[in-house]
Formats: sequence, C-alpha cells, structure tokens
Amino acid sequence: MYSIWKRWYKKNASSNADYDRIQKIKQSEVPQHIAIIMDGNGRWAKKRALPRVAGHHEGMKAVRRITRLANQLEVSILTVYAFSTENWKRPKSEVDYIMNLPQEFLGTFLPELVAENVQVKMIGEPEGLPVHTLGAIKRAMEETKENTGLILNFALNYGSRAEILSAVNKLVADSKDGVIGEITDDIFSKYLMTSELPDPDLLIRTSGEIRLSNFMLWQAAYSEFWFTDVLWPDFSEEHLMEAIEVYQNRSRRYGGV
Ligand code: V0D
Repeated sequence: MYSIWKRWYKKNASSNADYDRIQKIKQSEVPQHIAIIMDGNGRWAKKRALPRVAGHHEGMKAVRRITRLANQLEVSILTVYAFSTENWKRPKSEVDYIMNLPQEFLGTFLPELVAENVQVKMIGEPEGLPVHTLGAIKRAMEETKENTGLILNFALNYGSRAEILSAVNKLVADSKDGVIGEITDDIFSKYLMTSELPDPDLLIRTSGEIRLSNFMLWQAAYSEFWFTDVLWPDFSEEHLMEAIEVYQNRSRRYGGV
C-alpha cells in the first residue's frame, strides 16, 4: 500500500491496532447496507441524572463517529433510525429539542460529509416535520447529491407499516390505471421508500431491546441481526467493528452454497 494512504488511514484510526483491525475487516466481506436502531439515549441520560435531551445530544455525536468509521470501512449505506412515527407521543419540549438536532449536526458536520464524499438521504414522511428541520436536511441532500461514497440515510418520521400501506395504496391506484400485472417481490420493493436501496445486510439494535419496533419490516426479511446492551450514546467504533466481525464469521459459517 502507498505510504501516503497508510498515513491517512492511521490519522483517522485512533491507534495502530485499530488500523490493523480495519484492514482485516476490509479483507473480508463488509456488509453493504447496515441499519441501526439507536436506542437507549434517554436511559443513558437517566443513569447520569441528566435530562433526556442530553442523551439525544450525545447520541448525535455517536452518529458522527459511526458515520466516519462506516465510510472508512467502505460500507455503501448506513441507515440510522433517528425518529419514529411513534416518537411524536413524547413531551413536546423533548420533540422540539430533537427537531433541532439535524441543524446542529449538519452545521458542524456537513462540510466534512461533503469533503469525504458522503451522500445524505432520508426515508420517512417529510410532511409533519418542522420547516427548519426539513430545510436543514434538504440542504444537506442537495449539497451532497453528487457524492458517490457512503450513503448516510436518515429514517425520520418513519414507520414501516405506514410505509407498506402507502405502497399498497399506490399499487392499487396504479392498477386502476391498468399499468400493473402480477405483483412480484421486486415490483413491490419499488413502491417502498427504500426503492433505490438494497435491503440491509446487518441490522443493529442497541440498549438491550430485542425487537424491530416497526422498522424495515419488509426490508429486514433476510438481514443478520446484532443486538447489544450498550446504550446508543456509548456505542463506539469498537462496537461497530465487533458487530461486523460477528457478521463476517456468520457468513463464513453459513455462506457458500
Ligand atoms: C436523536 C440518536 C442526527 C437518536 C441520534 C430529527 C435520537 C440523535 C440527526 C440528523 C437525532 C438527521 C438528519 C440529518 C442530519 C442529522 C438526528 C433526529 C434525531 C430526528 F440530515 N441525530 N439525530 N435527527 N438524534
């Protein structure tokens, strides 16, 4: 390897041991699409006697760390579940705080995303989001639309049953126009919000809950699952590498024929 590249990677990894671990992971099959349910932000704050919003803020920093590493690992798509359709039930003050996070995140991080060739995308219902939230995200999508590296896909105001029902309704409308014959797996997938994306290979959920909670019900049909008790704000590069290594060992055992 050219030493200039090696220096670049070493600068971005926190130690030589990380550098070697990253190289080893990249020599094997890296999951193309990783999806993460970022749970445990409130619990993280409670443990420290901090307000819940402090946990969300710290969780935002974890998104940055994990994005950087996913990009280094040459993952194609990182989908993070940032806000579910259920989350509107939380206290208004908490929702208001959360809705400012995209602006804060992008205010400091967007130049780096642009420079590092990351493309920002979103799935979920844009309708109902505050204009300042949607404005920040739209700007990020616009400024990164020509980028060809990692796709950082935010699931925001997203719920999978609503997504499936909306697909069914669109299909019914199209079939009335007579455009549709027999509906196959591939045709149905094209009606989902993830139509442009491959299904997740690896789905991670933090904070000890072992369920999907209305996240990518259709898309996760064949995903490998990795669950951890680690709370999302504590989720580090170390944990992502562990999840990927477990994934690689599973595909070594079950893969092939
Ligand atoms: C709160 C843990 C980054 C989950 C992460 C509006 C709960 C921190 C974003 C973000 C949230 C979204 C879009 C974008 C740039 C950044 C974010 C929300 C919540 C919901 F283009 N963190 N983050 N969005 N949390």
